[in-house]
Parts: sequence; C-alpha cells; structure tokens
Amino acid sequence: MEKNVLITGATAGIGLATARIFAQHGHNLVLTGRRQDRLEKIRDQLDVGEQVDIGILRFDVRDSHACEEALGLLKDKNFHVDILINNAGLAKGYDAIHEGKWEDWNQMIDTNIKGLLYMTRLVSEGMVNRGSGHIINVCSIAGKEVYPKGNVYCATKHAVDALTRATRLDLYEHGIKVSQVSPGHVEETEFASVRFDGDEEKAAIYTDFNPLTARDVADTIYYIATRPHHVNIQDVVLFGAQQANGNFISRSGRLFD
Ligand code: NDP
Ligand code: 8X3
Repeated sequence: MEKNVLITGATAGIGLATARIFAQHGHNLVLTGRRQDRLEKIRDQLDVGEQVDIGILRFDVRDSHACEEALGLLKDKNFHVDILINNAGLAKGYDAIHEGKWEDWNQMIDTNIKGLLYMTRLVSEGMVNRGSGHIINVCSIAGKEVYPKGNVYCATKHAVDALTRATRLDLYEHGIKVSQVSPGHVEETEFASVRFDGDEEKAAIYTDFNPLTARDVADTIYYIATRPHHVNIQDVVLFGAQQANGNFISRSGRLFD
C-alpha cells in the first residue's frame, strides 16, 4: 500500500537515492533540505518519471521554529507522515580534539542530534495519535565505533544510536516502529566534500576502494520500511566489501567497478 514518506536531506546522497526508490514504488513524498533549487529540480525529475505526489519543503533542521512551521504546513494539508526518514546530517572537519573548531562542532551537534530530535518530536506526536508510523534514522558506523579525528561526528552518531533505541522504548507500545541504518563509507554523496569544506583533493577518499553507494543504503532503508506489520528491523550495519569496520579498509584498488 502506498505510504506518505518524509525524507530530511533529500537534496543529495543517501536521501536523494532513497527518494528515488520510494517514488519508483509509488509512495507519496515530502522532500526536505536547505537548497530550494535542488528540491525543485528533484521534484520535477521525479514527477516526470513517476506517478506520485511529491511535495518539497525548504528548511534548516537546526531551526526548531522552521521545523514546526514545515510540519504545520503539512498538517494544514491533512498530510500525515507514515514514514519519517531522519537522514539530514553531516560531518564537518577532520581535526584532532585539541584543534577542533567551535563552528564545526556546533553545526554537527545542531544538525545530527538536535535536528533529528526536533523532527522526531514533531512527527511522532501525530503518529502516536494515529497509533501507527515508522521512524528510520540514518546513523553510521561512527555511531558504533570511534576513529582518529572523528571525535565530535562520532559522538553525534553515538547520540543517534542512543536516540533510536530510546525512541523505540517510548513508541513501540503506540504501534510505531523505530529503526536505523548504520553504514560505513558511502559514495555518490556530498559527505566527504562537505566534511573537507569543498577541498576535492582531501575529499577524494574513495579512489582506492569501493565503498557502498548511496543506492545500496537506500535499498536497505526501503527494505526496512517494507517489512510486514509484525516485523521491525531495529538496525542494519552495512559496509562495502573492502571495509572491515570503522578503521580498517583494504585500499587495494577499486575492485568492483
Ligand atoms: P550528503 O552531503 O550527500 O547529504 C546530506 C543531506 O543532508 C543533504 O541533502 C543536505 O541538504 C542535508 N542537510 C545537511 N544539513 C542540513 C540542515 N541543517 N538542514 C536540512 N538539511 C540538511 O551526505 P550523505 O547522503 O552521505 O548523508 C546523509 C546521512 O548519512 C547523514 O546523516 C550522514 O551522517 C549519514 N552517513 C553518511 C555516510 C557516508 O559515508 N556518506 C556513512 C554513514 C552515514 P542541503 O545541503 O540542501 O540542506
Ligand atoms: C560516515 C562514515 O566512517 O566517515 O558516517 O564516519 S565515516
């Protein structure tokens, strides 16, 4: 049955790939992000290709009032979110703790933790009233392990991991599933470019191995979202075959191109 799906951070990477899969399967979408031009372009592309309703909402998940306003607009239109995909997030900087930058730390904490919390709070209230819903958080291997210079990003994703588990405890008796995906490195995203502030040389971290693609993660999210009513997949940890864990990558070339 078709669902109403809200995806945060749908202008690029994993969020965009996820939007494509849900659209291909006939689900109605609300796509969000900060870049209006991207949102419009993606809506137009998906509208042409797929017969689905696609709404776009431009806002910054760090702004609680903007999140409230966006959800208010959906409420006015009687649009109930069946599936919330909390995907918007980023790593900013790659510094040892004694060299970290306040603004990088604030941006990661405000986006990855507080933004996810605002959206969860606002959407889950309606889900509880209706007695159904599914929240899928995009965590990371950085939510399970730490690596050098990953300090604050890893801390934010550990917080996501804790919030996924804690949210499930609060919502499972209301008929709401709470799940997450926890990928290792993922290409076809802007992740590395954002982390290294657009320095493409530093961001070229996938040249000597095949990481996951955004599509791989999107497939997993779609699988989680489409299990029968009585099944909740709590967490999927996934890597490209050349990555063993958060710290070990076989940089032996792109074997799978
Ligand atoms: P991208 O940079 O390609 O996509 C990030 C998305 O988040 C964009 O659509 C961006 O949209 C949105 N976003 C960022 N900040 C905000 C904000 N303040 N308000 C609203 N939207 C925002 O990266 P990925 O696709 O890789 O990242 C998606 C998620 O996956 C993140 O949570 C990331 O931590 C996680 N992840 C990524 C991995 C990887 O290796 N790539 C591995 C594991 C997890 P816009 O700029 O338009 O606002
Ligand atoms: C992104 C994967 O390993 O760069 O969450 O932290 S990693």
